[in-house]
Amino acid sequence: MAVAVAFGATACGGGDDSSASGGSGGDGTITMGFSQVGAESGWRTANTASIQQSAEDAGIELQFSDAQGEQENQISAIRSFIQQRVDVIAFSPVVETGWDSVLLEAQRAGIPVILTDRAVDSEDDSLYETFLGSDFVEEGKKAGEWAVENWGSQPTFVAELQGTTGAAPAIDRQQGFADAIEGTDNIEVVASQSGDFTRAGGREVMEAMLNSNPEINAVYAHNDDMALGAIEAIEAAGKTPGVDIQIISVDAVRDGMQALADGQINFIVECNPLLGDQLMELAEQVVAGEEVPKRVVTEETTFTQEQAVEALPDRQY
Ligand code: GYE
Repeated sequence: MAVAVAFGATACGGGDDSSASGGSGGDGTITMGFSQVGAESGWRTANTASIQQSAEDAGIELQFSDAQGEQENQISAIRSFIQQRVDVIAFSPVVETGWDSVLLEAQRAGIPVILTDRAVDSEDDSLYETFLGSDFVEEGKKAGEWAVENWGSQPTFVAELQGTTGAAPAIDRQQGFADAIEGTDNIEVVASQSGDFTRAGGREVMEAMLNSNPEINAVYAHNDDMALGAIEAIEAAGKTPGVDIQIISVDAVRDGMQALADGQINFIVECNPLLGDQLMELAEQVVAGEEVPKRVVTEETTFTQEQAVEALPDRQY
């Protein structure tokens, strides 16, 4: 994959002349450095659009950097934001671990950091102001509870398509699901592997799993994109997704909801990507030195096939 990331060279109004006014340019405009995970999924695309739109609406100057799924790129982007002395740094950490030193650099430079979407596993929570995003364990639990109710009465051999290895939503969605199905005799996760939150990853992993575990009759995918990839693999294997092999996924992006309405997916747990407005509001408060809650949890629901048919026409993403 070609990696061409231009850190620090993104829009900064009149350019970086290293004058002493920090990122705000002295006119009260807030500059936010934002490091995004990448563009791996429909969820991510909707999240990026939301952040860009909300920054514009709030009059916040956004320095947007796409890490293309690499932690090193995120660390370089954050260092570049520190050098430019932006007013606030926000980022969605691709994986949970390994952030302490760069967060300490930001803290020493006096630049507040907001975590959005994904968490870090740092012991020291003074390294960031707040964490805005979903409760991924809860999402996994909702998926598992539906599985127990709907799959629990017959032998169910589940293929789990995990998200990016080491990412908070992959770790937590696995945990929540495992907790919910614990002690259920009929439901067994027979294969569990990362499809990296992508459609291609979901298809490849599902293909391999169907070959090595022909008894698989259910899928738990950590996001819609991987479920959509799995649908292709299931069809290629001559089986009917949603019928021969039932599918639960997470996100509820438009393509996932369409597959749910069409009967190829059986249940989706929502994960809301529209975090932009809340993020900009928190940024304004943090820059103004106001107290903000350490954790802001996004509200979410779940969808059955019938509910997807109803919700689809008004779905924003
Ligand atoms: O579920 C997945 C995306 O971090 C919540 O990342 C996000 C996850 C989302 O790639 O589709």
